[in-house]
Amino acid sequence: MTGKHRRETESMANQKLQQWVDEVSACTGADSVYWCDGSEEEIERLNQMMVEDGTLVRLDPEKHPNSFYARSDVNDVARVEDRTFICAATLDDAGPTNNWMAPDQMHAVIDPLFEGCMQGRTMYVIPYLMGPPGSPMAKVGIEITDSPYVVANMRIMTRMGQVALDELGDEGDFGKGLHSTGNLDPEQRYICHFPDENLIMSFSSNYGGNALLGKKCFALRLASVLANREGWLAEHMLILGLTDPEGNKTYVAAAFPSACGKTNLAMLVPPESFTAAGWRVETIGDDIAWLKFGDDGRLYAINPEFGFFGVAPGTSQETNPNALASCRANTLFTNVALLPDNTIWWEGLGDPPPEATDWKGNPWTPESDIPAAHPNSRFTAPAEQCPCISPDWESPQGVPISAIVFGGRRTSTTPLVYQARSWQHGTYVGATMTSEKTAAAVGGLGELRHDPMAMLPFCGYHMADYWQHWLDVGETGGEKMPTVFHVNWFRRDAEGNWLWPGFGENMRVLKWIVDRAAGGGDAVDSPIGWLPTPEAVGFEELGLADEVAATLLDVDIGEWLAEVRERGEYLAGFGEKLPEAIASENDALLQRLELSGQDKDQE
Ligand code: SAT
Ligand code: MN
Repeated sequence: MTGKHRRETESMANQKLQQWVDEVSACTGADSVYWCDGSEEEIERLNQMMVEDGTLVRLDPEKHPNSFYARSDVNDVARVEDRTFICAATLDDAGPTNNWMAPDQMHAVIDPLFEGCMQGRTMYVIPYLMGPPGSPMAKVGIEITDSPYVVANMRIMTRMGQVALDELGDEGDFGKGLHSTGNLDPEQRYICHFPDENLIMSFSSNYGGNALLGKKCFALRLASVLANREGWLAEHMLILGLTDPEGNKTYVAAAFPSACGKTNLAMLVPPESFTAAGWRVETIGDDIAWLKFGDDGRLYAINPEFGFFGVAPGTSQETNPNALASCRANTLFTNVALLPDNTIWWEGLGDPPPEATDWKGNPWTPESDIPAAHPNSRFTAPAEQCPCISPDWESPQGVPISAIVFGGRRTSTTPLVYQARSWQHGTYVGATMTSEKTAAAVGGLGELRHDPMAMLPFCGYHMADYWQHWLDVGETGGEKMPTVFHVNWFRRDAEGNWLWPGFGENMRVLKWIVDRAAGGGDAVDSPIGWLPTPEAVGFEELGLADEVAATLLDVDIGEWLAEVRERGEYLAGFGEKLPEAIASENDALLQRLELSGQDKDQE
């Protein structure tokens, strides 16, 4: 982009914003400052510029209108948790699950990296709004970046430009996000959060969660700190709406770690028998939920985002036709495979093409024994293009949540679904979640780790304080709190085969969840919580073999005893801050398991 934008000379009405932009431009030495207005004309110009300099490839305009393809640096393909810092005032504020450095110390490391880093580059100022315009829950952020690729992504993922400046007004406050591509050196990569300054500083990565600062950095890490102060929740959750044959609507929020199927669940296509009976599923969001109490005392959720940053591999007409339709046009694809006719492909999207260029830019054929698309390759697509987007998805007051679902990737132990006994027990269930690591973060693929509420990489303060906050919110909401569940779509048999078909069939589990949240649905008690009867989750209709059905709902006392002992050690690691209620839930579970084990011995 050449030339200076009018706002550099015409001063900005919001003085705090103008001052910050002036400071950053002086520090970074940017050639010019460009204020993004979010218009069509602007993004067309930027995209064309990136096509000309080789950053983007324009895809076939018939098959993928107004869509583009990008490849990242090979070392910049996922979030970098070991280089992500919460620079709270004290180590104790950040807690044991975050990397911490004192704010002064971190500034001493990262500020010099920004000095002069935009020389020869344009500095883009991106005003963006998280949440529907006019929503009391919406928040304004400003991201400053030297990457037009980041601008293009932010324009899809957030409501960008004048809409945000209008919400900000002359006096309003905003989350600050400063980003530079730097030289993409992994050794200089830092993703830093300064909660007391409402500031994010991100250097040397252009990858989604590291660089689109409205998303994980602002809407989760900084927002979770605010939510703790102000009595609401900022969560790593999809939001979906279910309509039953009588027309009753129920909204569900569900937390899963990255790349565990949130987008697929949010856009689920119910089995034929459900659709015929009149069931409908609608999407409100696929990644982040902000939840606040409404005037009626219930929890209401908004999706603060405007687009989907979905995992491409595995997405197909069979697994998620709604995601595929969402990313047909006006979409930015990163690190998938490029075909000679300027279309794209990834593993799982139908038959492999005879030839392609892989995500690293190398020639690829089906004989190559490496994936053509990176396992964490992504599509950035406008949410409004989703065929099953809910008419309520931009509702300023949000949607009332009846059920909260936790889930992870567990090969064994955890049954298909169970219901917590209470909010407190549900908080414990979320706090002790574990899941196998995925390609969304660098390192340790497949390793089982604790990921409380799927927030391990995203909670901006002490995890035990966060659990206490959940308990406090539950006290406030009382009887009106959502019912809590845990699901596991990923259980396998001894040979490693998946036991549950997943995808659309997850509707059967959702229906049970909706029934239970409304006080119905058949269930049996177990030491870990309420389990569905096999009929209540449609095992018969699915024709599952008896052993498979039994394993899916099995609670193996020996495995669970081991699980609870390990959880006890994990929880003890949080020391004095561990809420008593969480410790006592673990003890109570241990006791119930021991009793149940004795009963079995006596049978
Ligand atoms: O962190 S991202 O938002 O880029 C994707 C994820 O890991 O959830
Ligand atoms: Mn996510």
